[in-house]
Amino acid sequence: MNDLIQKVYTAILEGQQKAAVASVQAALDAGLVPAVILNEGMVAAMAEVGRLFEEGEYFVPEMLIAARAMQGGLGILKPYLVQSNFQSSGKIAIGTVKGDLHDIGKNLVAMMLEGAAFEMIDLGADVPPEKFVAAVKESGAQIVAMSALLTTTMPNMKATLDALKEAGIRDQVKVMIGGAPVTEAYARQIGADGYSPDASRVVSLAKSLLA
Ligand code: B1M
Repeated sequence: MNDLIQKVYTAILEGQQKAAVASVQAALDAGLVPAVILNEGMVAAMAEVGRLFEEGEYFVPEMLIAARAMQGGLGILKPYLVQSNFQSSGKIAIGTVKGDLHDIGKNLVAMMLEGAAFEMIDLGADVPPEKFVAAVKESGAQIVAMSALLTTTMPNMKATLDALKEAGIRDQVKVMIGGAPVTEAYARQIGADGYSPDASRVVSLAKSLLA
């Protein structure tokens, strides 16, 4: 691993937010490609945090400070991932489903979509079905994007789809889902219109849903 990427990786793994910000900036200044910094440094570090949590070496506080360091680094990277475009590609309401506080992946997905000129309505994390429904009604969003990181919160994707149906607006929107435990098969099972395994493929998915 490149030394600068290693610094990014270590800062996030150790939850050092200032070092994460500084090392992402140093990597950008050295001309490293943003996607490489993101995937090989930052996302790889979060995967290792998850492994250490599973092994019982990290606990929730360690996960939390690593997440803060990750968010700090993403703040520096965001302008490089999001470029301003003039014509809107469409409107998307995005959120992490009810009961789920994991928002890093959702934020990354929102950034990539913003970078592809979609207008993003970010509802945050722990979003109840009725909030997704209200956002679609108020904003006229054409797509609802849901993220879930916990197997226990995945059913709230189905609950949100049901709420959209009950509100009579299911036919007005496309629904796409994602998150580590989510699969293509699960998306089909609950009647979502699309699934993306990561933030890079989500842009082509959104475009194809609106085509
Ligand atoms: Co939590 N956590 N966590 N956690 N956490 C996981 C998810 C876990 C896998 C760790 C583990 O055991 N290895 C495990 C879930 C097990 C399961 O259900 N299968 C877990 C657990 C158990 C928990 C708690 C229950 C722990 C506890 O309290 N005992 C608790 C639950 C809290 C809650 O939500 N109610 C909890 C808490 C937390 C923190 C708050 C401390 C923190 C989150 C902070 C935050 O997000 N602001 C946290 C973290 C950081 C993690 C890990 C370590 C990292 C997640 C992450 O940010 N990854 C995670 C382990 C892991 O993932 N390996 C873990 C980086 C991110 C870029 O990837 O989110 O997968 P990801 O997003 C990807 C794709 O999934 C996809 O694109 C993204 C970019 O490519 N994607 C989409 C995501 N959303 C999409 C939406 C789309 C499309 C693609 O829409 C179309």
